[in-house]
Amino acid sequence: MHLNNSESSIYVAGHTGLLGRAVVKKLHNDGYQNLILQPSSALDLRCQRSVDDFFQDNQPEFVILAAARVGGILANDQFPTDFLVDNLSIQLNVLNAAHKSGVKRLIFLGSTCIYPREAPQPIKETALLSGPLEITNQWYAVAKIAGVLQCQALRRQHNRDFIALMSTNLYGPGDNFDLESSHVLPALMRRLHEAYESGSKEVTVWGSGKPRREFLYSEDIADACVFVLKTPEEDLLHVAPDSMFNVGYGEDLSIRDLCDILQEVMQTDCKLNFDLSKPDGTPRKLVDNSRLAQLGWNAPTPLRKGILHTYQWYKANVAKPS
Ligand code: GFB
Repeated sequence: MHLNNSESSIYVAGHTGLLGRAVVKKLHNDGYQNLILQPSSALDLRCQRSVDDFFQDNQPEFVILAAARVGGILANDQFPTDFLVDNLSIQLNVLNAAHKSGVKRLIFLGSTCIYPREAPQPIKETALLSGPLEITNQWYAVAKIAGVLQCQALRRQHNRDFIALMSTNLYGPGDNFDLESSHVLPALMRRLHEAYESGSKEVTVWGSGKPRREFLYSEDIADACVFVLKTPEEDLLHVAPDSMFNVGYGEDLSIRDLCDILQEVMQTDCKLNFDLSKPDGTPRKLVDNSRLAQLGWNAPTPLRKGILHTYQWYKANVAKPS
Protein backbone atom coordinates (compact mmCIF):
# COMPACT_ATOMS: atom_id res chain seq x y z
CA MET A 1 0.00 0.00 0.00
CA HIS A 2 1.41 3.41 -0.94
CA LEU A 3 2.10 6.34 1.36
CA ASN A 4 -0.80 8.81 1.23
CA ASN A 5 -1.02 10.21 4.75
CA SER A 6 1.49 12.65 6.23
CA GLU A 7 0.78 11.21 9.71
CA SER A 8 2.04 7.75 8.75
CA SER A 9 5.00 6.38 10.69
CA ILE A 10 8.09 5.74 8.58
CA TYR A 11 11.17 3.89 9.83
CA VAL A 12 14.36 4.96 8.02
CA ALA A 13 16.95 2.27 8.72
CA GLY A 14 20.45 3.71 8.29
CA HIS A 15 19.44 7.33 8.81
CA THR A 16 22.99 8.53 9.55
CA GLY A 17 24.44 7.27 6.25
CA LEU A 18 24.80 9.19 2.99
CA LEU A 19 21.47 7.97 1.65
CA GLY A 20 19.55 7.76 4.93
CA ARG A 21 20.26 11.34 5.93
CA ALA A 22 19.08 12.56 2.53
CA VAL A 23 15.87 10.50 2.89
CA VAL A 24 15.18 12.00 6.33
CA LYS A 25 15.74 15.52 4.94
CA LYS A 26 13.39 14.87 2.03
CA LEU A 27 10.65 13.39 4.25
CA HIS A 28 10.90 16.30 6.70
CA ASN A 29 10.76 18.81 3.83
CA ASP A 30 7.65 17.06 2.49
CA GLY A 31 5.90 17.35 5.86
CA TYR A 32 6.39 13.82 7.23
CA GLN A 33 7.16 14.25 10.93
CA ASN A 34 6.35 10.79 12.26
CA LEU A 35 9.77 9.32 11.49
CA ILE A 36 11.26 6.45 13.46
CA LEU A 37 15.05 6.75 13.66
CA GLN A 38 17.36 4.60 15.75
CA PRO A 39 21.16 4.94 15.82
CA SER A 40 23.21 1.76 15.37
CA SER A 41 24.57 2.25 18.90
CA ALA A 42 21.02 1.63 20.18
CA LEU A 43 19.95 -1.03 17.66
CA ASP A 44 22.27 -3.57 16.03
CA LEU A 45 20.41 -4.54 12.86
CA ARG A 46 22.58 -7.66 12.63
CA CYS A 47 20.87 -9.04 15.74
CA GLN A 48 17.57 -10.69 14.86
CA ARG A 49 16.02 -10.55 18.32
CA SER A 50 16.80 -6.83 18.72
CA VAL A 51 15.27 -6.08 15.33
CA ASP A 52 12.14 -8.15 16.08
CA ASP A 53 11.70 -6.37 19.42
CA PHE A 54 12.21 -2.98 17.78
CA PHE A 55 9.50 -3.64 15.18
CA GLN A 56 7.20 -5.04 17.86
CA ASP A 57 7.61 -1.91 19.98
CA ASN A 58 7.46 0.69 17.18
CA GLN A 59 5.12 -0.88 14.57
CA PRO A 60 6.27 1.28 11.65
CA GLU A 61 3.78 1.52 8.78
CA PHE A 62 6.47 2.12 6.14
CA VAL A 63 10.16 1.23 6.02
CA ILE A 64 13.08 2.51 3.95
CA LEU A 65 15.94 0.05 4.32
CA ALA A 66 19.00 2.20 3.64
CA ALA A 67 21.22 0.56 6.28
CA ALA A 68 24.13 -1.37 4.79
CA ARG A 69 27.84 -1.99 5.06
CA VAL A 70 29.17 0.03 2.10
CA GLY A 71 32.54 1.11 0.77
CA GLY A 72 34.67 1.59 -2.30
CA ILE A 73 36.50 -0.90 -4.45
CA LEU A 74 39.37 -1.45 -1.98
CA ALA A 75 37.19 -1.78 1.12
CA ASN A 76 35.15 -4.45 -0.69
CA ASP A 77 38.35 -6.34 -1.38
CA GLN A 78 39.75 -5.99 2.15
CA PHE A 79 36.59 -6.83 4.13
CA PRO A 80 34.70 -9.41 2.03
CA THR A 81 33.23 -11.17 5.07
CA ASP A 82 31.81 -7.94 6.49
CA PHE A 83 30.34 -6.90 3.15
CA LEU A 84 28.71 -10.30 2.66
CA VAL A 85 27.64 -11.27 6.18
CA ASP A 86 26.69 -7.89 7.64
CA ASN A 87 24.54 -7.04 4.65
CA LEU A 88 22.88 -10.47 4.58
CA SER A 89 22.14 -10.22 8.32
CA ILE A 90 20.77 -6.67 8.19
CA GLN A 91 18.49 -7.47 5.27
CA LEU A 92 17.30 -10.82 6.58
CA ASN A 93 16.41 -9.36 9.96
CA VAL A 94 14.74 -6.17 8.75
CA LEU A 95 12.80 -7.81 5.91
CA ASN A 96 11.60 -10.63 8.18
CA ALA A 97 10.61 -8.28 10.99
CA ALA A 98 8.83 -5.96 8.54
CA HIS A 99 6.94 -8.94 7.15
CA LYS A 100 5.96 -10.27 10.59
CA SER A 101 4.78 -6.88 11.82
CA GLY A 102 2.71 -6.20 8.69
CA VAL A 103 4.55 -3.18 7.26
CA LYS A 104 2.44 -1.60 4.49
CA ARG A 105 5.34 -0.97 2.11
CA LEU A 106 9.10 -1.39 2.34
CA ILE A 107 11.74 0.06 0.03
CA PHE A 108 14.95 -1.99 -0.13
CA LEU A 109 18.04 -0.19 -1.42
CA GLY A 110 20.30 -2.28 -3.61
CA SER A 111 23.11 -1.40 -5.97
CA THR A 112 23.78 -1.69 -9.68
CA CYS A 113 26.79 -3.90 -8.92
CA ILE A 114 24.26 -6.76 -8.64
CA TYR A 115 24.23 -6.97 -12.45
CA PRO A 116 26.61 -9.16 -14.45
CA ARG A 117 29.99 -7.58 -15.27
CA GLU A 118 29.38 -7.91 -19.00
CA ALA A 119 25.68 -6.97 -18.98
CA PRO A 120 24.56 -5.10 -22.15
CA GLN A 121 24.45 -1.31 -21.55
CA PRO A 122 22.34 0.47 -20.48
CA ILE A 123 21.56 -2.34 -18.03
CA LYS A 124 17.94 -3.40 -17.68
CA GLU A 125 16.51 -4.90 -14.49
CA THR A 126 15.94 -8.13 -16.44
CA ALA A 127 19.75 -8.60 -16.68
CA LEU A 128 19.77 -9.81 -13.07
CA LEU A 129 21.43 -13.25 -12.74
CA SER A 130 22.12 -13.50 -16.48
CA GLY A 131 25.92 -13.80 -16.15
CA PRO A 132 29.00 -13.74 -13.86
CA LEU A 133 29.55 -10.86 -11.43
CA GLU A 134 32.44 -8.39 -11.23
CA ILE A 135 34.96 -10.00 -8.88
CA THR A 136 35.94 -6.86 -6.88
CA ASN A 137 32.48 -6.47 -5.38
CA GLN A 138 30.98 -9.94 -5.69
CA TRP A 139 30.43 -10.39 -1.93
CA TYR A 140 28.46 -7.18 -1.62
CA ALA A 141 26.62 -7.97 -4.86
CA VAL A 142 25.59 -11.46 -3.72
CA ALA A 143 24.21 -10.04 -0.47
CA LYS A 144 22.22 -7.39 -2.33
CA ILE A 145 20.91 -9.97 -4.83
CA ALA A 146 19.69 -12.03 -1.87
CA GLY A 147 17.87 -8.92 -0.59
CA VAL A 148 16.14 -8.35 -3.92
CA LEU A 149 15.07 -11.99 -4.08
CA GLN A 150 13.86 -11.92 -0.47
CA CYS A 151 11.62 -8.96 -1.35
CA GLN A 152 10.30 -10.83 -4.40
CA ALA A 153 9.77 -14.03 -2.39
CA LEU A 154 7.84 -12.20 0.33
CA ARG A 155 5.65 -10.60 -2.32
CA ARG A 156 5.01 -13.92 -4.06
CA GLN A 157 4.34 -16.04 -0.98
CA HIS A 158 2.90 -13.47 1.43
CA ASN A 159 1.71 -10.63 -0.81
CA ARG A 160 4.04 -8.15 0.88
CA ASP A 161 4.45 -4.81 -0.92
CA PHE A 162 8.24 -4.73 -0.82
CA ILE A 163 10.03 -2.85 -3.61
CA ALA A 164 13.75 -2.96 -4.52
CA LEU A 165 15.60 0.10 -5.89
CA MET A 166 18.99 -0.42 -7.53
CA SER A 167 21.02 2.74 -7.29
CA THR A 168 24.13 3.73 -9.20
CA ASN A 169 27.22 5.15 -7.44
CA LEU A 170 26.03 7.77 -4.95
CA TYR A 171 27.72 10.95 -3.75
CA GLY A 172 26.71 14.00 -1.73
CA PRO A 173 26.96 15.85 1.59
CA GLY A 174 27.79 13.53 4.50
CA ASP A 175 29.67 11.03 2.33
CA ASN A 176 32.64 9.02 3.61
CA PHE A 177 35.82 10.95 2.70
CA ASP A 178 38.27 8.38 4.09
CA LEU A 179 40.91 7.85 1.42
CA GLU A 180 41.13 4.07 1.88
CA SER A 181 37.51 3.03 2.33
CA SER A 182 35.53 5.61 0.36
CA HIS A 183 34.13 5.59 -3.15
CA VAL A 184 35.90 7.33 -5.98
CA LEU A 185 34.18 10.72 -6.04
CA PRO A 186 34.73 11.71 -2.38
CA ALA A 187 38.25 10.23 -2.45
CA LEU A 188 39.28 12.28 -5.47
CA MET A 189 37.58 15.40 -4.12
CA ARG A 190 39.65 15.14 -0.96
CA ARG A 191 42.91 14.32 -2.78
CA LEU A 192 42.49 17.23 -5.18
CA HIS A 193 41.63 19.61 -2.35
CA GLU A 194 44.58 18.55 -0.20
CA ALA A 195 47.04 18.54 -3.13
CA TYR A 196 45.97 21.98 -4.19
CA GLU A 197 46.01 23.41 -0.66
CA SER A 198 49.45 21.94 0.06
CA GLY A 199 50.86 23.27 -3.22
CA SER A 200 52.00 19.82 -4.42
CA LYS A 201 49.44 19.95 -7.25
CA GLU A 202 49.75 16.23 -8.04
CA VAL A 203 47.21 13.54 -7.24
CA THR A 204 47.11 9.78 -7.46
CA VAL A 205 44.12 8.26 -9.24
CA TRP A 206 43.61 4.52 -8.77
CA GLY A 207 43.52 2.34 -11.87
CA SER A 208 43.66 3.42 -15.52
CA GLY A 209 41.02 6.18 -15.42
CA LYS A 210 39.16 4.36 -18.20
CA PRO A 211 36.29 2.67 -16.29
CA ARG A 212 33.01 4.48 -16.68
CA ARG A 213 30.65 5.20 -13.79
CA GLU A 214 27.24 6.82 -13.37
CA PHE A 215 27.00 9.18 -10.37
CA LEU A 216 23.72 10.01 -8.64
CA TYR A 217 23.34 12.81 -6.09
CA SER A 218 22.18 11.51 -2.68
CA GLU A 219 19.23 13.92 -2.57
CA ASP A 220 18.05 12.57 -5.92
CA ILE A 221 17.96 8.95 -4.76
CA ALA A 222 16.11 10.17 -1.65
CA ASP A 223 13.65 11.90 -3.96
CA ALA A 224 13.22 8.62 -5.88
CA CYS A 225 12.61 6.67 -2.66
CA VAL A 226 9.82 9.01 -1.58
CA PHE A 227 8.40 9.09 -5.12
CA VAL A 228 8.16 5.29 -5.13
CA LEU A 229 6.75 5.22 -1.60
CA LYS A 230 3.91 7.48 -2.76
CA THR A 231 3.14 5.69 -6.05
CA PRO A 232 0.15 3.28 -6.08
CA GLU A 233 1.13 -0.39 -6.19
CA GLU A 234 -0.68 -1.14 -9.44
CA ASP A 235 1.24 1.64 -11.21
CA LEU A 236 4.57 0.30 -9.94
CA LEU A 237 3.82 -3.29 -10.88
CA HIS A 238 2.51 -2.26 -14.29
CA VAL A 239 6.00 -1.11 -15.32
CA ALA A 240 7.96 -3.45 -12.99
CA PRO A 241 6.29 -6.87 -12.62
CA ASP A 242 9.41 -8.00 -10.69
CA SER A 243 9.05 -4.99 -8.32
CA MET A 244 12.58 -3.80 -9.12
CA PHE A 245 13.63 -0.34 -10.34
CA ASN A 246 16.98 0.99 -11.46
CA VAL A 247 17.68 4.51 -10.23
CA GLY A 248 20.38 6.35 -12.15
CA TYR A 249 21.47 9.73 -13.39
CA GLY A 250 21.07 8.82 -17.04
CA GLU A 251 24.66 9.38 -18.21
CA ASP A 252 28.02 7.94 -17.29
CA LEU A 253 31.59 9.18 -17.75
CA SER A 254 35.14 7.86 -17.40
CA ILE A 255 37.04 8.33 -14.14
CA ARG A 256 39.45 10.57 -16.07
CA ASP A 257 36.55 12.78 -17.18
CA LEU A 258 35.24 12.82 -13.62
CA CYS A 259 38.63 14.18 -12.52
CA ASP A 260 38.33 16.96 -15.11
CA ILE A 261 34.86 17.94 -13.89
CA LEU A 262 35.99 17.85 -10.26
CA GLN A 263 38.93 20.11 -11.12
CA GLU A 264 36.68 22.50 -13.02
CA VAL A 265 34.15 22.78 -10.17
CA MET A 266 36.80 22.90 -7.44
CA GLN A 267 38.99 25.29 -9.46
CA THR A 268 42.12 23.18 -9.09
CA ASP A 269 44.65 22.25 -11.78
CA CYS A 270 46.49 19.23 -10.42
CA LYS A 271 48.45 16.73 -12.48
CA LEU A 272 46.89 13.25 -12.47
CA ASN A 273 49.08 10.20 -11.82
CA PHE A 274 47.31 6.92 -12.56
CA ASP A 275 48.25 4.06 -10.20
CA LEU A 276 47.90 0.93 -12.32
CA SER A 277 48.56 -1.33 -9.33
CA LYS A 278 45.03 -0.53 -8.13
CA PRO A 279 41.99 -2.33 -9.65
CA ASP A 280 39.72 -0.82 -12.29
CA GLY A 281 36.74 -2.99 -11.36
CA THR A 282 33.72 -3.09 -13.67
CA PRO A 283 34.46 -1.45 -17.03
CA ARG A 284 31.03 0.15 -17.19
CA LYS A 285 27.65 -0.01 -15.38
CA LEU A 286 25.26 2.50 -16.89
CA VAL A 287 21.69 1.59 -16.01
CA ASP A 288 18.48 1.77 -17.98
CA ASN A 289 16.21 4.14 -16.05
CA SER A 290 13.20 3.77 -18.26
CA ARG A 291 10.90 2.13 -15.68
CA LEU A 292 11.02 5.11 -13.31
CA ALA A 293 11.02 7.53 -16.25
CA GLN A 294 7.76 5.95 -17.47
CA LEU A 295 6.25 6.79 -14.08
CA GLY A 296 7.51 10.36 -14.40
CA TRP A 297 10.69 10.35 -12.31
CA ASN A 298 14.10 11.51 -13.57
CA ALA A 299 17.15 12.61 -11.55
CA PRO A 300 16.83 16.40 -11.11
CA THR A 301 20.38 17.42 -10.08
CA PRO A 302 23.04 18.05 -12.77
CA LEU A 303 26.42 16.46 -11.93
CA ARG A 304 28.32 19.76 -11.65
CA LYS A 305 25.71 21.22 -9.31
CA GLY A 306 25.75 18.11 -7.09
CA ILE A 307 29.55 18.16 -6.99
CA LEU A 308 29.54 21.86 -6.05
CA HIS A 309 27.12 21.25 -3.14
CA THR A 310 29.18 18.29 -2.00
CA TYR A 311 32.40 20.30 -2.16
CA GLN A 312 30.84 23.13 -0.13
CA TRP A 313 29.79 20.59 2.50
CA TYR A 314 33.25 18.99 2.46
CA LYS A 315 35.01 22.32 3.00
CA ALA A 316 32.66 23.27 5.84
CA ASN A 317 32.66 19.90 7.60
CA VAL A 318 35.69 17.80 6.75
CA ALA A 319 38.58 19.84 5.34
CA LYS A 320 41.04 21.16 7.87
CA PRO A 321 41.89 24.84 7.47
CA SER A 322 45.41 25.10 5.99
O1 GFB B 1 33.88 4.15 -6.42
P1 GFB B 1 34.67 2.92 -6.49
O2 GFB B 1 35.50 2.60 -5.28
O3 GFB B 1 33.73 1.68 -6.69
O4 GFB B 1 35.67 2.99 -7.74
P2 GFB B 1 33.10 0.82 -7.87
C1 GFB B 1 35.25 3.37 -9.01
C2 GFB B 1 36.44 3.48 -9.93
O5 GFB B 1 37.23 4.62 -9.53
C3 GFB B 1 37.38 2.30 -9.93
C4 GFB B 1 38.59 4.26 -9.46
O6 GFB B 1 37.83 2.07 -11.25
C5 GFB B 1 38.55 2.78 -9.05
O7 GFB B 1 39.78 2.14 -9.32
N1 GFB B 1 39.30 5.14 -8.51
C6 GFB B 1 40.26 6.05 -8.85
C7 GFB B 1 39.14 5.20 -7.18
N2 GFB B 1 40.76 6.65 -7.77
C8 GFB B 1 40.07 6.15 -6.70
C9 GFB B 1 40.13 6.41 -5.31
O8 GFB B 1 40.92 7.20 -4.82
N3 GFB B 1 39.25 5.72 -4.52
C10 GFB B 1 38.35 4.82 -5.03
N4 GFB B 1 37.51 4.20 -4.19
N5 GFB B 1 38.30 4.52 -6.35
C11 GFB B 1 31.72 0.01 -5.89
C12 GFB B 1 31.56 -1.32 -5.21
O9 GFB B 1 32.38 -0.28 -7.04
O10 GFB B 1 30.52 0.60 -6.27
C13 GFB B 1 30.53 -1.29 -4.19
O11 GFB B 1 32.81 -1.72 -4.73
C14 GFB B 1 29.27 -0.59 -4.67
O12 GFB B 1 30.27 -2.58 -3.77
C15 GFB B 1 29.58 0.74 -5.28
O13 GFB B 1 28.58 -1.39 -5.59
C16 GFB B 1 28.38 1.47 -5.80
O14 GFB B 1 32.13 1.61 -8.68
O15 GFB B 1 34.14 0.13 -8.68
